[in-house]
Amino acid sequence: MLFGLVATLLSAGLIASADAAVVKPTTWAASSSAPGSDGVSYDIANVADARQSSPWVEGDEGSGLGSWVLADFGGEKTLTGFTVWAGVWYTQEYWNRYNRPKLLVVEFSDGTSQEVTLTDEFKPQAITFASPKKTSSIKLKVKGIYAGNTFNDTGISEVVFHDAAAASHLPVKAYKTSSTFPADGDGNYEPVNTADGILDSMWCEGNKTGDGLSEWFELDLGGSQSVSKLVLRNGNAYSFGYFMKSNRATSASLTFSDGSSEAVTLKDSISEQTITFAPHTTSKVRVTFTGVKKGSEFNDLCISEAYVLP
Ligand SMILES: [Ca+2]
Ligand SMILES: [Ca+2]
Repeated sequence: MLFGLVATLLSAGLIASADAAVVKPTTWAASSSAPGSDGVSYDIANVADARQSSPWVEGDEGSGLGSWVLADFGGEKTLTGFTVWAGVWYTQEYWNRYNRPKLLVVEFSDGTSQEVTLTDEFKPQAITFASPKKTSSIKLKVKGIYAGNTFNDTGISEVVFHDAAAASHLPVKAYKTSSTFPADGDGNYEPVNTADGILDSMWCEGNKTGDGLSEWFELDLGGSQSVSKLVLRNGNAYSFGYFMKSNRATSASLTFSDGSSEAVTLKDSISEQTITFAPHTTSKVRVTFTGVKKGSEFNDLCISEAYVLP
């Protein structure tokens, strides 16, 4: 049959997929979407809004078997795979309540397809195709589910496609931090969240008494690289409201492998910012926060995205 080829499921996870360039679809479509209520939407647009907490939920009769989402790239691309936030990621409790996709049929524009079996974990899953695939569209059709404990509807919170080109930022091999906020019902606050392109996933410091001053995270590049730019999404970038409620950084000291450092000023802005400094050849970049603007509600410093570039 058509659906014979089974794709390899990558266990490398997010760090590996963040090394590849992102390919954005021009349009999305879905078999159906659940009707919104109380200002909450389950529209297909949610599957590509850079927010893990906003899901698409199908509105078919039944459990969602046979439902699909379709990404159109507006022309042929060579894709290596995708990262999927399967299920409803509003909170972990809601993730348990709704059905999660278990088996996805990945259909390409030439009519061929691959099947992908997802694990049932509250984690982004990086899928790599058996070989790079030329296609102008990808349909993800739900062929199997993990049943939710409350709602018989299936959701997908985010999908990001990758091609074979290297990402413009330098890949990070490992992270270190001064402290990390413990995982809670909304998810985790690990530093790898600063490299997923998702605005409502972030590193937050876990110092119970401080406001983030003197806290740090360190990017290990796995070997010497020339570094002259830091690209940052300050604070909690989920929305302007949450940005204002949480602590943001206003300045930092960047420290390099040879002990040299650069003092940089950070904008108190939810927008992406690029900080340029004199080039340093280094295998590690430690970002230590030397200035903090307090939020109106939560006294923890968070950084939603952080990359270094040559
Ligand atoms: Ca989303
Ligand atoms: Ca993020």
